[in-house]
Amino acid sequence: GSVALAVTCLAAPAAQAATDGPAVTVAQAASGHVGQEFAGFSYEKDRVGAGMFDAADTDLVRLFRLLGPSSLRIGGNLVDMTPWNPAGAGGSPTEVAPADVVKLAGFARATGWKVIYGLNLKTNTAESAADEAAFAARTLGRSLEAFEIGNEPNFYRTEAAYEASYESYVAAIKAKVPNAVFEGPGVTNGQNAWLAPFTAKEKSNGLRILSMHSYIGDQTTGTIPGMLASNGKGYEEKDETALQTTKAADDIPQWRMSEANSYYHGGTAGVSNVQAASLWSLDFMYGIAAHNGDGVNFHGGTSTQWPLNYSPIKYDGLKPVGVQGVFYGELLWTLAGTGALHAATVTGASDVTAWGIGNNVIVNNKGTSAQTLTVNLRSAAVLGTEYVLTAPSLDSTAITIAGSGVDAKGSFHPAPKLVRVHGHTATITVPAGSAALLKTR
Ligand code: BDP
Repeated sequence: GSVALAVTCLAAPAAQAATDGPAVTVAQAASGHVGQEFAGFSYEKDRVGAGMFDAADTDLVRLFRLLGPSSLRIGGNLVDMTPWNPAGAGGSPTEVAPADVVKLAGFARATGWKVIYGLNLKTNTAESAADEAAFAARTLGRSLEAFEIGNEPNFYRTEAAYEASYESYVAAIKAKVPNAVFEGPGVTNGQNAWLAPFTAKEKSNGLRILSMHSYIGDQTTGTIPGMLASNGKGYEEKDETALQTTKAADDIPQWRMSEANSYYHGGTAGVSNVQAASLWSLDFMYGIAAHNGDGVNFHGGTSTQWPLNYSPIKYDGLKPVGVQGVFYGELLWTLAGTGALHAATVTGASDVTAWGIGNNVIVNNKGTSAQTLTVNLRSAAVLGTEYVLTAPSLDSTAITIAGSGVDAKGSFHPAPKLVRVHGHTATITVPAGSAALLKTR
């Protein structure tokens, strides 16, 4: 009678609110895992000799700590051009000397970041690489995550030839560092055919992190619509699938995109360094996590080869002068915390992607209109906070998260909005060309 009617009347509006208008529904099942070292950096090897990584540079230490502890990969084209000089004094970008590695180790300790340490393969000998590796292992200690041998060997070796030289380097290194572990093969340009043969042989030889590199295309082809239409995918969706398959088949602990960014040859100014790149980097990281990947090292810093427009941190010489699009994407991702990754479906809104990390949700609105969305959470919560990553336009560098930019000294003072959460649902508004993180408790 009247009791049943009253219940129906109360229930109807609530049920309607969850299905009317745009909605994000987070899946119950987990489809990946986000760990602490997911959003990392990649730098050119000569930056070690130049002294870029210095614990006395408290601004750079703070900038790293905002995202960390995470994974710093040292490599790039310059790894294969920068010799190890055990007798060098240090402080020269044309070589790496013991004092430079000591400085890098101090920086790693000050930031809590782990180092993937690249060794020259192209213009080196196994003996010299092993000597450098032994010094790096002693000096970095627990800050050493893995060694990498050569950069993008698909440009100068066949798989079989790389395998042969890789094995001679590994044998020489293991003679001096018996418990050494490795990351590789770090091939690019969609060369995922290397993964299966390489892994089959190297899984019992200390291979800990299976890796590839990823860029969308050359910097002369970079556009904001092109970058966003890639949905975070360059060559890598088939690469991600191959990395996922090989990691599982051969039981390798991790796979990473150990070097990646939007457009190679340094990125496109006005595309790779702006708000659109923040949104691109978020979708890119989701794609990796959704294929059971363990992270990405976004390339940046400076290079003697070409300006690195895509760099997360912007430099004047060795000095950080600010942060750019990809840094903000990595920061929002990091603010979501660690935990199980959950896919989400988006209904009633186009150009919007979303996913859950733990019981937090990221909504990435690459479209031209603001969206007010009902978020259907995985688990009930009582309180929500919303961090909006936004800018005046997609091509703007005036990026903020929860009202705060990150300055050159690494200060960041976000003021997230409080969001009402009713059990499994919350409502958030994401401006056009912006992303939001809903954190729940
Ligand atoms: C990668 C290289 C790196 C370059 C980057 C680029 O490893 O050293 O800076 O491309 O072209 O292939 O931007």
